[in-house]
Amino acid sequence: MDTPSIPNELIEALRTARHVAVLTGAGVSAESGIPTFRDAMTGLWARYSPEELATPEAFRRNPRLVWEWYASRRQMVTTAQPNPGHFALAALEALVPQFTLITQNVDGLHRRAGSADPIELHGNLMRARCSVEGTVYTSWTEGETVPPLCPVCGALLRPDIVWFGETLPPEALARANEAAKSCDLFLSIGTSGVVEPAASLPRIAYNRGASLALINLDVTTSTGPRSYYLKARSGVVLPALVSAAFPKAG
Ligand code: BV8
Repeated sequence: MDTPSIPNELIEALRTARHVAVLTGAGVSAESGIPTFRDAMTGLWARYSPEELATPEAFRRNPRLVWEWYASRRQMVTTAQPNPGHFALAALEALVPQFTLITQNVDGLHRRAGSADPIELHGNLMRARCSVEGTVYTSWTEGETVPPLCPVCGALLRPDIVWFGETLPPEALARANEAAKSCDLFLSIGTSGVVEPAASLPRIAYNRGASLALINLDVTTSTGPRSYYLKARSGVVLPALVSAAFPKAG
């Protein structure tokens, strides 16, 4: 797929923006070889729908199965590398006066690409937490039991992930809403815009007068008042957009 030419108005909006807010979804990590959320059910997991596995009920019903699903995704992420789309967003942070990166992704690739402070709305695969006390762990002993047990109280550890039916981390959601309300350019990249409340952020920004760009493989490329829909691969169009807006940045 060739990348559509990027509208000059969008390049100008990025070059002159005071506050750029970005929401990313699985499509940004797809170019690092990580299946998008709805494609994630490949192989062993083809039998289950994500919504069946990514819920507290699924964990209560079959903690081992859910833990192993996340362990397999963690393994995939550990061997993946950030791609040019991640690096372009990390570079953009230093080129605009104010920048807020909001991600639905749980793979940690934005931080590995150099983004300073991604707002992780849905948690992070590389963390686990005690299912009773809530204590968060970045390392644990695998092996004896699956899932592993909390070293303090002995309860099951669970992925530090926001499952369907669970509330998002209040502070992260508040920061994301604040950025959507105060930005003058909102870029929504690589997300199907299905999952709430993240899916409302682009609309909040647009309704507050921000310019809005949607970049994914589902939209039909088009330009409207303050809105730019680009059917394009994030790993190609993001570097092109950043270098078009900030040519001296190299
Ligand atoms: C909650 C972690 C409130 C798990 C995930 C209205 C308001 C509030 C809630 C709801 C509501 N309506 C429905 C709900 C319930 C639910 C929901 O939204 N359900 C959906 C299915 C309708 N929401 C919730 O449950 C949320 N909780 O609101 O709590 C509450 C709670 C209790 C009591 C009262 C109120 C919690 C949602 C979080 C769920 N957890 N992730 C895990 O990852 O295992 S969400 C999951 O889907 C992923 O994390 C991901 O973030 C999300 C969306 O997926 P996408 O990132 O968009 O990926 P997808 O595959 O869908 O699309 C990929 C896109 O990329 C496509 O557009 C494609 O074209 C594009 N693409 C592909 N390749 C490329 C590309 N683009 C560019 N370049 C490429 N190369």
